[in-house]
Amino acid sequence: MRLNSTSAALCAAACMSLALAACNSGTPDAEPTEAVDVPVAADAPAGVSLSNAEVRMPAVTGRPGAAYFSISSQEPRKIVGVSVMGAATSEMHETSETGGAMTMAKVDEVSLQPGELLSFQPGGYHVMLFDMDATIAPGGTADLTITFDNGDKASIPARVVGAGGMDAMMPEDHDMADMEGMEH
Ligand SMILES: [Cu+2]
Repeated sequence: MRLNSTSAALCAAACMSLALAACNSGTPDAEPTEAVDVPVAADAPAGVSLSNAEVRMPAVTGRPGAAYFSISSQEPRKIVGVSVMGAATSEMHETSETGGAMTMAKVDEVSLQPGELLSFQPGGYHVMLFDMDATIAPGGTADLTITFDNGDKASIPARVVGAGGMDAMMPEDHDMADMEGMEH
């Protein structure tokens, strides 16, 4: 019989704070710093921060949904893909205004500069989600995963919301093809 003993080093970090307590016995250490506000359950490489992830249902069943989030990085990175669990395929799009008309086009990569907070949001960069299955439903969450050009991945749960705003008020007999650019 053999035992694997691989847990010897686990307790080292727990003892380090004790050394700091000895030098300030006069007054209590009043440093008010609270816990850092880290996005819940986000899983990202060091220096990458993800927040505000949201998946928006299509106004009409069968149409693409959309995903939005905010991201920052301490070093230059390139986003080459964004996927959402439960959506068969996805594309990154950029909305822009040309000649007074809003158009959108697929983009293969999005650059992220150090310290920049980049938001995928309506009217700018966004992710379009195709063939969403029933696991994506309003009130729930769907895991959103970002892939960088070096193969690193970052994930965060995205809250799923229903279609809102103008989409919800669109008359059913409206020509949907003409309105495609408005959905994102
Ligand atoms: Cu789009």
